[in-house]
Amino acid sequence: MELWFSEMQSKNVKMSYKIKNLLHSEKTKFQNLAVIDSEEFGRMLILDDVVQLTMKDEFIYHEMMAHVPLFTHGSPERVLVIGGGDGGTLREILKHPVKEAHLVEIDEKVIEASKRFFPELSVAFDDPRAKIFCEDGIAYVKRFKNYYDVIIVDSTDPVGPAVGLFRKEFYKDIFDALTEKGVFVAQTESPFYYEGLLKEVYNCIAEIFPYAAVYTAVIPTYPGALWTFTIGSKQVDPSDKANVPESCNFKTRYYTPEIHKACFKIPPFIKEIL
Ligand code: AG3
Repeated sequence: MELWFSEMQSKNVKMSYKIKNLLHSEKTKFQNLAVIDSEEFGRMLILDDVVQLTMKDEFIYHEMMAHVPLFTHGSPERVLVIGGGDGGTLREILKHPVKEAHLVEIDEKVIEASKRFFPELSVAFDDPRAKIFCEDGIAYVKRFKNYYDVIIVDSTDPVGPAVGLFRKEFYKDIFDALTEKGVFVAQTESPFYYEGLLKEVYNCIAEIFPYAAVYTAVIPTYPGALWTFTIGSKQVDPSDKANVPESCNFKTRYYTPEIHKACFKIPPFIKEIL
C-alpha cells in the first residue's frame, strides 16, 4: 500500500509526497502538528497540513533567513527570532559570533517535536547563547525598545496563529525594539500564490524603515518554489554590495557572499508586484 501526504499549495494546486511513516501527530493548543518521514525529502514538519520544513531543503530557507540580515548588520550582538520553534534559523544565527540569540515561539509543542524528531535543528537550543521563550511574539516585542540588533520573523503562512505577524502595528513594534543600526527580516511567501501579501508587507516595511528590499531563494517544497524574504534596515542599504561580506568563515550549503549579492536581483514580474 502506498501512503501519500498532500499539501494544498493553493486552492487549485496540490503537492504530494510519498511517505514512509507518520512519526507523530498531535493537536496542540494552537494547531495540528505532524512529523512525517517521506521518501524524497526525509523527515518533514507539518503544521495545519502545511509543510514547514523538510530535512532535504531546510538549509536553503534557514541560511537565507539568518545570514543575509546578520551580515547586513555587520556586527550583531543580540538577535531575536519570532516563531521558528524548530530551531533551524537559530542554528544558523549561532554560526555568527553573537552574544545572545533569543527565540520566542508561541507553541511549545513545536519546540518539543523538534527536540524529538529534528536533532539537526534543535541542537541550537543547547547553545549557552540561546534563550527560548514560549509566548506570543507580538506581545513579547512590545516590551523592548532599542534592544535587538537583528529581528527575524520565521512564521507560518498568514493564516491562523500567524496572522498578526503580518500586520503593520507589529512591524512598528519591531522597529522600536531594534537598535539604531537594526535589521529586520520576515519570510514573505510565494510571489505566485501570495502576491497581495508580498506587496502589502513590502510597502509596510518601506514606510517604516529607511531601507526595504525583497530577496529570493528557491525552496523546492514551498509553493511556487521561488520564495521571498522582505528585509527592512535602519542604517544600511541591504541591497548594496558594500554591505555583503567578502567571505564567510563558517560552513554553509546554500549561502555564499556571491549568492547574497545575487539574491537581491529581482525579476520584473516581482518588481511589478511591489
Ligand atoms: N516557516 C515558513 C513556512 C511557510 C511554508 N508555506 C507553505 N508550505 N505553504 C517555516 C518554518 C521553518 N523554520
